[in-house]
Amino acid sequence: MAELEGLEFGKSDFVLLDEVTMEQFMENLKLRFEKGRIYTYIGEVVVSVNPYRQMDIYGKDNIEAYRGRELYENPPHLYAVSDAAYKAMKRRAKDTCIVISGESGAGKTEASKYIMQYIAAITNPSQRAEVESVKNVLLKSNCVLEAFGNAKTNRNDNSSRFGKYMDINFNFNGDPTGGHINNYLLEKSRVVHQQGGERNFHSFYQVNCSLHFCSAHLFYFAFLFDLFAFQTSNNDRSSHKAVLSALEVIGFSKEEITSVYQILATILLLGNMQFESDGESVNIVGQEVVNHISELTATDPESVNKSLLYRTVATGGGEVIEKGHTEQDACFGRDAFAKALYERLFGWIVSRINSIIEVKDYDPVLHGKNTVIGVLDIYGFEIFDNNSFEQFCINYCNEKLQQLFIELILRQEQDEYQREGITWQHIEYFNNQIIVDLVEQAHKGIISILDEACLTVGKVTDTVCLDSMDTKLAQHPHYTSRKLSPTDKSMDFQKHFRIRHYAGDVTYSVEGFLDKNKDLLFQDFKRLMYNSANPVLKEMWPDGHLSITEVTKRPLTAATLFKNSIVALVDKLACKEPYYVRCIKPNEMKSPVLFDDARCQHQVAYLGLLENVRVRRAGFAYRQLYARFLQRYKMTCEYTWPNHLMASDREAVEAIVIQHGFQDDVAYGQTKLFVRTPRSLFTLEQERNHLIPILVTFLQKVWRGTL
Ligand code: AD9
Ligand code: MG
Repeated sequence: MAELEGLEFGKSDFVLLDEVTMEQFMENLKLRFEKGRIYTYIGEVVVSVNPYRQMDIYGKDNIEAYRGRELYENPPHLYAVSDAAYKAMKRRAKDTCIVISGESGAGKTEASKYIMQYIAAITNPSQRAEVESVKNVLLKSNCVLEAFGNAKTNRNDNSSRFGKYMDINFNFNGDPTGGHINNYLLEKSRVVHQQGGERNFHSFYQVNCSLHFCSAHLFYFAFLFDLFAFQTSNNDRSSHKAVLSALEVIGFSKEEITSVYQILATILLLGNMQFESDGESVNIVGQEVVNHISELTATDPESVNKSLLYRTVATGGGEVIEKGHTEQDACFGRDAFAKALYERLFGWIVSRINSIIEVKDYDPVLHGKNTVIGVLDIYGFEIFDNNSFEQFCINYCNEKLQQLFIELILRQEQDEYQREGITWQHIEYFNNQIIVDLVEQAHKGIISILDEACLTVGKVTDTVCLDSMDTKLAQHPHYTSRKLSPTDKSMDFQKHFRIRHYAGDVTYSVEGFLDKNKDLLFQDFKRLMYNSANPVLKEMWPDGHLSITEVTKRPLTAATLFKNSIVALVDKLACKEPYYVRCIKPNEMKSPVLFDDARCQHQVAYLGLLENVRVRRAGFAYRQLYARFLQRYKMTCEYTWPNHLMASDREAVEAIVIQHGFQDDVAYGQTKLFVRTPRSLFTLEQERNHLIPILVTFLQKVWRGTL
């Protein structure tokens, strides 16, 4: 509990609210935002409100102020939790993680960067070169991943379109020795299509700077169709310089960097490719585009042509034939190819960075335990006007993380009470496991139903799949559709289903679900890339060596792959000591002065922050080591000021508690005092505030000899 700020800034910890009501919570949150206090605690959880302006709280002085200090010694800050995570890791050899959540534009990515900067600033005091280099790569990787994984959306000019989990490894000295990045579900559909007002990934606007390629025609790239979005090109130029330099610092070779931009250019050219049909066969309009692509990808033009117009298939009898595409198939194949090229490029960049920063030659016997701090910056809950497969996956991921939050926060509390020998009463709150099951349960869950539809031979449409979900999930309290609730006119019979998520109801359009889940890419494209004379490109397509008869007929679907990766992520997080940053977006206008009450309240509700405060207070709102408690409040009791003569600090603390009459409100643990309601503490705080000026005047008089 942070105690250092005056009450004019509101309560710096929500557990100190007089009553845990939404009104009081919101009043405090708003007051603090208006006073420029963007961080507030709930115990050790940081609630952060995006200030939408540069704050003067991240400088060197601030870093020094938080370094090595306890949470309550300074006003709430990301640096304080970063330090807490770092201390737990260093002093107790605990693996820790910092989970940052919140909706799009709430400030997660910015927070993750401040956390990393803080950790980088407080480590390696002796400036060892190899540690500096690891830190540098870790910091620079952000710039590269943002260029390739972020885009302007209608909600955030720099929206992360992928989930990121970064482990930082530390040696026994507490210095970073390496790291590992996991990326989750890049929104690759953005490569071929963006909604009005949105842009493609930032990287595409930088191609031109790198390859001096078709500059006059840049406006005509179909994949960058939003002209308005393109106008920020000056920014793109300077970002491009930063990305190039970051790539070099990280250790990408010149050939690799050129290949990256060649791939981006290839994707843009694919976007401009058109097909025409003469009734018998389908052809590509204009040979130049094919030649250009073959040049950029180091493949021969004939193969490029063929892979775009034909598909190799194995017949039932084991015969291999080439089947010409229809115009529609050709367009589908081209788009799938463009998306896959980008996805593989992104994956390759991440694995290249990983290969550079992975911890090498670490011998635990020789070097001690290698500990880890993980930082998770993953897409928040999304509700759009039109919610598709991507939102379904993202929202499922948020259900999983909420589940983990519930488990860990409860578990942590329970552990502490147990450790300190204190009995504790269980508190009830909404457990979202039922929604997690709705999505992921074997055989009965939505992912299973989707997969079944994708694997069924023959033409199963999205609508047929919706029928199947309706039949199987009719009884589920968190699932509905128009067929199940015919009076609900907000959904379409053929298209929509609705999930009652912990964060609110989301109506999904099932259109495109099956295609996105199948995520089909013809083997011909994989082979084309595998046969490239450019080793960098070839490396990205190792599965291209398979012939059509060797290709597995039932690859895992996109939803199942995603589910597996999220389950693995949750397992990873669950065995670490968690720290949480819960980000709130104050308004939709990116305004530094507007606090939209309704929007904020909605976020507070679905992030479960009130429940969090209640859990924290249901047990004991406040806990503190005896010595520290004494240090802070000894002035309020005649038996402890200036020093106590009792047998232990614990007894001295008892004396303070009894003097202030809240002995029924506390429990004595092994090492800490636990206070049930914050009110007791207010009395102490008030008395302390009252005494400090008197003491200061008294001491000044003593010093001046005027007493
Ligand atoms: V998304 O889910 O990736 O779309 P984020 O990551 O939650 O989203 P982001 O960190 O990108 O949001 O923040 C959005 C914008 O808010 C930034 O580009 C900044 O302009 C602004 N922001 C966020 N946090 C801060 C801050 N601590 N100080 C100043 C901030 N500006
Ligand atoms: Mg982000």
